[in-house]
Amino acid sequence: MTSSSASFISLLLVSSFLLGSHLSLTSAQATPPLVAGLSYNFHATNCPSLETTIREYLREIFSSDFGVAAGLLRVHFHDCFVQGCDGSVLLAGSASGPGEQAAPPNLTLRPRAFVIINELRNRIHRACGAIVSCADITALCARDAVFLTGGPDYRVPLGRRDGVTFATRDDTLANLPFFGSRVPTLISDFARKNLDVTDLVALSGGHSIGRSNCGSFVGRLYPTRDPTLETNFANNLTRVCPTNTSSGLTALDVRTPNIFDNQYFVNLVNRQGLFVSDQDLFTDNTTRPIVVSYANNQSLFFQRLAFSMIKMSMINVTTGTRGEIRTNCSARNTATSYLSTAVIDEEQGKSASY
Ligand code: HEM
Ligand SMILES: *[C@@H]1O[C@H](CO)[C@@H](O)[C@H](O)[C@H]1NC(C)=O
Ligand SMILES: *[C@@H]1O[C@H](CO)[C@@H](O)[C@H](O)[C@H]1NC(C)=O
Ligand SMILES: *[C@@H]1O[C@H](CO)[C@@H](O)[C@H](O)[C@H]1NC(C)=O
Ligand SMILES: *[C@@H]1O[C@H](CO)[C@@H](O)[C@H](O)[C@H]1NC(C)=O
Ligand SMILES: *[C@@H]1O[C@H](CO)[C@@H](O)[C@H](O)[C@H]1NC(C)=O
Ligand SMILES: *[C@@H]1O[C@H](CO)[C@@H](O)[C@H](O)[C@H]1NC(C)=O
Ligand SMILES: CC(=O)N[C@H]1CO[C@H](CO)[C@@H](O)[C@@H]1O
Repeated sequence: MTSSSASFISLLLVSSFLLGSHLSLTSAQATPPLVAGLSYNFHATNCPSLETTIREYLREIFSSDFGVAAGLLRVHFHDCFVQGCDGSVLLAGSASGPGEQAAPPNLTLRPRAFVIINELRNRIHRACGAIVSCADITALCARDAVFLTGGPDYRVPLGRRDGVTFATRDDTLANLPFFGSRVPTLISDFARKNLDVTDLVALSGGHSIGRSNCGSFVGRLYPTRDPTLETNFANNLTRVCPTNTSSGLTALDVRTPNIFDNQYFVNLVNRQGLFVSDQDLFTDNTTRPIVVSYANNQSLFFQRLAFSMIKMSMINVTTGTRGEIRTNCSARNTATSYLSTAVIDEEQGKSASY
């Protein structure tokens, strides 16, 4: 832990020196076609300080709490997979019912990620006026979470607007992939978002940073141990989660938990992937060659990850005159524009496991 935080800090220093060259390197790389309404220079003239504000603020935050980088990356993924990248996951529940945040997967989203997005929105709106959406800020935070922990830099198309409704608990559950799913299911989950097998494997590399609660993998330890698990790794997990109801936390990437690199794929090759949905990428013949190629070549992984992150960031975006620019990422601008989708039973939300 100590040595990886030390290398993380030096990584931050190195990345600030390399910032300029990184940007020019990645701008030459292939990028997916842009969705109508989004562009790379959307805020270039009306809010030129946007990207520097976010990067410098996050650089400072991560130097004392790099875990929140993982939190920010995951919030963007959840936002995009449920009802498109429209900032809906950021909405707090209202009297009419809890929001997407109250669906089971949210229970493990880091609260500090939401606070930071709101703080950034405040700074940006003070500087430029209320013209940048919470959804755009979230997409930029995810990019910087990847870059500032050692991953690739890439440009994010902008111009998203914020949605005025959040998804129901059932919609949230139906759209987010499940940690117990195997590859054929994951492929079809991603296909519904217009993401292909290469995107699935590259984006799963998001598990290069961050942590998980026991609940998401104890099914592989009890009542019988998943034979796919490498023995030392399984023994360690059993120490973190001694029973099927333990509440421990463990890193998603056992080798370099705080550094965004390709070691997640090396883990899979060594049968040290944490979730069934991770390890099956190596077990399954369709995805295995892609896993091996990323384990052997970090540049290749970074190139594909950047491409797939941009693709994911454009899923069903709200653009043009639809939606709004929220002045508080946690609430719609006017309560009257709110169309309640359903009143959700809170108890249900707590008992289901994601
Ligand atoms: C392939 C389907 C996916 C499944 C089944 C999945 C599932 C999960 C689960 C169960 C957790 C841990 C929750 C807990 O604390 O128990 C988690 C954490 C995380 N996921 Fe995923 N995920 C998937 C894809 C992604 C993608 C595409 C990204 C981003 C590119 C991502 C980024 C993260 C991050 C960064 C964390 C750590 C969060 C933190 O430390 O706060 N995941 N994921
Ligand atoms: C976008 O939204 C429409 C309508 O809600 C839905 O039918 C479609 O599947 C969504 N597309 C993606 C890629 O999520
Ligand atoms: C298991 O835990 C030990 C002690 O914390 C650690 O040194 C080792 O790297 C871990 N191995 C795996 C595969 O998790
Ligand atoms: C945990 O294990 C016990 C004993 O095998 C079982 O009765 C119980 O349903 C399990 N609980 C969970 C949450 O899986
Ligand atoms: C992978 O392919 C081989 C032969 O091509 C087959 O024997 C094996 O069952 C396949 N494994 C899986 C998990 O699909
Ligand atoms: C690794 O991937 C990069 C990027 O695609 C490629 O240019 C390079 O040739 C690959 N390296 C090896 C050793 O295959
Ligand atoms: C933003 O909205 C949330 C949720 O309604 C509320 O709790 C919070 O006080 C609001 N923040 C500001 C600064 O108004
Ligand atoms: C981070 C976050 O907003 N978590 C919320 C998830 O849902 C529960 C239950 O509604 C809330 O209590 C949490 O605040």
